[in-house]
Amino acid sequence: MAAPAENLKINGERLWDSLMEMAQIGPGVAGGNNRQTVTDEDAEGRALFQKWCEAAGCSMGLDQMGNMFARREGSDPDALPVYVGSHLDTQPTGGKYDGVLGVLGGLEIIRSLNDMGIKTRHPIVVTNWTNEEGTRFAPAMLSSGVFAGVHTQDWAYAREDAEGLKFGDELARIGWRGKEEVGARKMHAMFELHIEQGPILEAEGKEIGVVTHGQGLSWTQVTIVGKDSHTGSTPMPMRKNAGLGMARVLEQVEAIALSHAPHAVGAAGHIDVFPNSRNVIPGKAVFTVDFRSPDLSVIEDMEARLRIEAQKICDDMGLGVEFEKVGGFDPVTFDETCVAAVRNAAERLGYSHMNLISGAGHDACWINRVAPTAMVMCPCVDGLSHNEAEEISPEWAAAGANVLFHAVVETAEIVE
Ligand code: HGY
Ligand code: MN
Ligand code: MN
Repeated sequence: MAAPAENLKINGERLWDSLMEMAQIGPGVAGGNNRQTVTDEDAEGRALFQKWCEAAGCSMGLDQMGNMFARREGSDPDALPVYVGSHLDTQPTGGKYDGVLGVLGGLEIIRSLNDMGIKTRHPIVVTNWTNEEGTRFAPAMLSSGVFAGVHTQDWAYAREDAEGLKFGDELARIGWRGKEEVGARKMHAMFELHIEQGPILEAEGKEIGVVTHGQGLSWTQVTIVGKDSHTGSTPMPMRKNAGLGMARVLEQVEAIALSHAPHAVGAAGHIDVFPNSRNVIPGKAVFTVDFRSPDLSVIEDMEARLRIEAQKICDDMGLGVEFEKVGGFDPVTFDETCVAAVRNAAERLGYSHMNLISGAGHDACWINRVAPTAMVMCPCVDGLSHNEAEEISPEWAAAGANVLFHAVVETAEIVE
């Protein structure tokens, strides 16, 4: 397949302006974003994305999970499209680039092809996957998971947020629940551009991460039950302190992950204690343990040890404990041909690059099950993400988008 000439580049300024304009929607309190999935802010961001795609001549598709598809026609309407995208939803204290760079980087490919008057044989489809973050409705990558056949749509629709609202109802409420069957679309290939969300590329002085693998993820929700009682008048030996039980379990989470150093990680980001009153000993603690590793056997070992250690701690303290697996996926090996297209593009364009295992989960990790898939990563400052201070440079954004452009266009085959 003819590769684009190395002088073919995207318009970095236009990409950066679009990133900054999208960042105005669902602003955070410290310069980042709070555009959580299927909120009114999400709806506003979707509308802006759709406006831009239509202005670029794309026809729009929307499936029953709210996944958005902006299609640029190819010369061969029967050729399976090359998909490129990521997600527009953010963490509650998210950054401006996590997910958004991949969606708007895909749009920039369309805009640049239009500017250059370039036609490809395969159509190109830019995608916004609903609820990648899994913060309001667990699990992460919910809609790409339904698309890949990992979750049923009914199960996804029934997922509840902290207020007891259901995902399917909220998607309908914001007006973005489409009619198209989820997963009916077939893909020639899928590429995702994403910030690294870790420190490796910046520390190594590399502009591009050629993502060969993605580490696996396990989310176990733990519920510990003790007894609400007065923090002042309850003698220490009589207490059934679920909060203390949780603290001891979280110490074990740290020890279990460190026992598989340096590649395994573990923490709990979601923590609730009840009734969460200053002078009541917590009668209940609910938290989600997030374990990750590139090695499936390590993930399975960490999951098993969590249950054993937590059960022992709670038995010793007279507390009840329950476990529920609320998310997870096995380590991912991306498609060699697509990965090579990314690596060749970085070389052709003269960007410093290195192979990388993705520390975070991405929609590409699920789509890799139904289509040849690969990812492009760019550095982020201090490796910081899932924090409003998340930052990248315009140069890093342009480098990532240029590599994405070349990988996608080479795979979609230039015809004129
Ligand atoms: O959890 C993840 O890895 C992704 O950022 N949702
Ligand atoms: Mn992301
Ligand atoms: Mn994220």
